[in-house]
Amino acid sequence: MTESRSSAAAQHTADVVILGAGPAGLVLANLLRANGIDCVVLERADRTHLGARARAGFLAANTVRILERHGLAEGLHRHGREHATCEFRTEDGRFRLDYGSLGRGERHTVYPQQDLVTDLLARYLADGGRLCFGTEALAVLDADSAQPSVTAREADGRPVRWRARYVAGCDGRHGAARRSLPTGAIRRYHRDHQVSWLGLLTEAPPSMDAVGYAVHERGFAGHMARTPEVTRYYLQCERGSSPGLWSEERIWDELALRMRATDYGPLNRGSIVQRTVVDLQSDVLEPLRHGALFLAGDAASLLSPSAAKGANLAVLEAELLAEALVDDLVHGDRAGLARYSERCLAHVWRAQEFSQWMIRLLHAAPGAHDASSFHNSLRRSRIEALRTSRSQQHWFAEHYVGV
Ligand code: RFL
Repeated sequence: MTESRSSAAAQHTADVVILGAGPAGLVLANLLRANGIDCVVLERADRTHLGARARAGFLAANTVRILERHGLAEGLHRHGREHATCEFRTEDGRFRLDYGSLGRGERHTVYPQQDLVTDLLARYLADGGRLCFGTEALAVLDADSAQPSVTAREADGRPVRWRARYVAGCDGRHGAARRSLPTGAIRRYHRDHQVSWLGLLTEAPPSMDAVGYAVHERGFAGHMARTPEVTRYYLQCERGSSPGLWSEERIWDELALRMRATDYGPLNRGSIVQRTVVDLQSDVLEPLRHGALFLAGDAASLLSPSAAKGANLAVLEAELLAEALVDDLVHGDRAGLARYSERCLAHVWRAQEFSQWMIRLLHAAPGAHDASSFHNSLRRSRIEALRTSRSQQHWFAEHYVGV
C-alpha cells in the first residue's frame, strides 16, 4: 500500500477495493485477507449501525458450508438454530412440510444477518484487515482501464481516492458500483411483482415451531423465527402504505386474522421494534462485470424476500469472486475472473425463478374479474399439489433450502 496527502483528495492504493461491509463484502474481505491479498473495505455506515441492521435470518445449508470451509461459522454454530419445517395456512386448511427430510435433506440455520455481519467484521479486524467506516464511495472511475479508482468521502467529509487493480461492488442496490456503470455497458432485467409487504420485527417469542405462510383473502401473512425472543412477521399491504399508519394493535389483530389464530392457536404478542415496507421486486444485472469492477450480492441482483435467498447468494458470490481474485493475484490465472459472471448468473436465475414461484404461490390476485379468479384457482391448485404430491414436495425442499 502507498499513501500520499499532497493533493486535495488523499490518495491510497490497494489491490482490491471492496465497497460495502454487508455479507458479500465481508465474506470477500475475509477470504482475500486469509490469502494475503492487499484489500480494503469502504463502508458508509458505522460499526454500531452494521451490528443492528436486522434483515435476513435463514441461512441455506450451502451458505453454512461456505462459512465453515473458511473458519467463519463459529458464531452461527454457537447461537444459530437448525430449522426444517414450514406450515401453510389457506382457506382449505393447513399442512406442514418437513422440508429437512425431503429433497436433498438440507436444513436452514436461523441466525440473524446482523449477528453474522458482527462476526465477520470482528474476525476481519482481528486479523488486521483494513476497513474504513463512515466512508461513502461516490464513484468507480476508469473501470475499463488499467488504472481503475474509487472516489469516496470520509467520515469527516474529506475527499479520498483509492487506486486499485480490482473493485468489488458489494454496496447493495443503491450503491456507487451500480451508479458507476456506464449506460449500455450492462443489461438490467427488472420485474416489479406489484406486491408489497410490511416487514415487522417483534420482540415476541415465535408463535410456532415452523415458518408460517398464510394465504388469506385480505392478503398474505408470514411468520419467521429469528431468536427465542425475536420473531419476524410480514403482512401484505397496499403499495405506498406508510408503516406508521398501522398501530401495534391493528398489526397484531391483522396478523392473527390472516394467520387464522382462532383456529390454529394465538400469536405471542410483543412490541414491534422495526417496520419497513418492502416492494417485492427482482432485478438482475448482466454481466456482473465491467472491466475491473465486479458486482456481488444485492449490487448484482435483487431478489424479493419471498424466498429468503438474497444473503445466501451474496455469500456464494463472494466465495466465487474471492477464488477468482486469488487465482489471478496469487497465481496469475485470470480464467476464474472471466467465468465469474456466468457462474454466478446460473445461481441467480435459479433463485429468481423459485422466488417468483413463491410469490405466485402466496398471493391472491386483486379484484374479482376473470383473470384474477383464474390466477387464484391456479394458486389454490399449486398449494394443493404441494400438499399432496411427493415429487412436488421434493422439488420445493430442494429449491427452498438451496442456492
Ligand atoms: P447489504 O447487506 O445491503 O450491504 C451493503 C453494504 O454497503 C454499504 N453501502 C455503501 N458503503 C460505501 N459506499 C456506498 N456508496 C455504499 N452504499 C451502501 C451499506 O451500508 C451496507 O453495509 O448487501 P449484501 O452484502 O449484498 O447482502 C445482501 C443481503 O443484505 C440481502 O440480500 C438480504 O438481507 C435479503 N433478505 C434475506 N436474504 C436471505 O438470504 N434470507 C432471508 O431470510 C432474508 N430476509 C432480506 C430478508 C431482506 C429484507 N429487506 C430489508 C429487503 C428480510 C428483509 C426484510
